[in-house]
Amino acid sequence: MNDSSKIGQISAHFGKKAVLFTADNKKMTVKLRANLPNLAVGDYVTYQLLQNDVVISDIQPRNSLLKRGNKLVAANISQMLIVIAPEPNPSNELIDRYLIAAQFSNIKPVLVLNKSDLLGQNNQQLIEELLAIYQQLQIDIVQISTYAAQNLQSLDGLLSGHTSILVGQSGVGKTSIINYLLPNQTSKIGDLSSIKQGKHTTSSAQLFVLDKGAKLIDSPGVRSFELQNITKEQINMGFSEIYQISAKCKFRNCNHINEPNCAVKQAVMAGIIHPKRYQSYQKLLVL
Ligand SMILES: Nc1nc2c(ncn2[C@@H]2O[C@H](COP(=O)(O)OP(=O)(O)OP(=O)(O)O)[C@@H](O)[C@H]2O)c(=O)[nH]1
Ligand SMILES: [Mg+2]
Ligand SMILES: [Zn+2]
Repeated sequence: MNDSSKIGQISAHFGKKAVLFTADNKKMTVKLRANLPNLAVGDYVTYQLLQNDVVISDIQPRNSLLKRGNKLVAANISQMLIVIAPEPNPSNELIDRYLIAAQFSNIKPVLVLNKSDLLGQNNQQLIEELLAIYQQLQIDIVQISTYAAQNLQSLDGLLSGHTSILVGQSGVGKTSIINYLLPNQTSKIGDLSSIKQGKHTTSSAQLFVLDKGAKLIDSPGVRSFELQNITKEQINMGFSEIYQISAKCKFRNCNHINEPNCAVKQAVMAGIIHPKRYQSYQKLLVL
């Protein structure tokens, strides 16, 4: 680093350009050097003025890195807001995968139920059962609605002091949460979204700076979340309630499928381990 270089944080990047926040939170468009390693939103970088262009010269070491498959999603995040909604229908497998990714990236997970205005006779029980699984696992849960402006003030305390990322299926309301928190920047959000079947859908991640030291990253919706190079041990750690009980299986190398005296299968039958958690555990193991 020479005297003229400064540190900024990547808000968004596309092709050979990036938008960064300077140390005093001003936005600036910069060029990327061709030989720069892959950037992630949230990266701290050094930049300098070179022949009338502002150029990023280096990426600072990362505190955390969230990847999806081999793609970098975001760096230097401390909290993951896994957003679900009554519609689209939530997937517990997707939640379980995010929980594992958060665990091995040292990111605190929080489950956010948005669109709680849509809870009614037809879906209330299903959603409550789903939330109960994660409540039992001591995951923090918040229920909000950006439409009914329900409980949105609870987000302030949740976000304060953290760099958080909004993740989840397309259409759960991640960008709507950003729009609520930053109503004046709504038009800029449109820059990174495209219209699909009449809906705005976010096409790349973007970091926003809120007040009170909070930063929030919007990310594109997903159908699935691939965990790359995940080990059996990491999966076991991600399903700690299953792992703990597996110590009581007859065989040390029990796969908890059809072995005799399998404590895990017995616990599933007895309702101690939720069958949905057991299913997503088995699905991850065969990958
Ligand atoms: N009923 C209801 N609808 C909501 C709420 N919040 C957002 N929506 C609607 O849900 C739809 C999707 O919202 P978005 O914020 O674009 O969802 P997203 O998660 O950012 O979707 P992607 O960018 O595709 O990942 C929009 O039509 C919103 O108006 C809510 O609290 N209640
Ligand atoms: Mg969006
Ligand atoms: Zn077993």
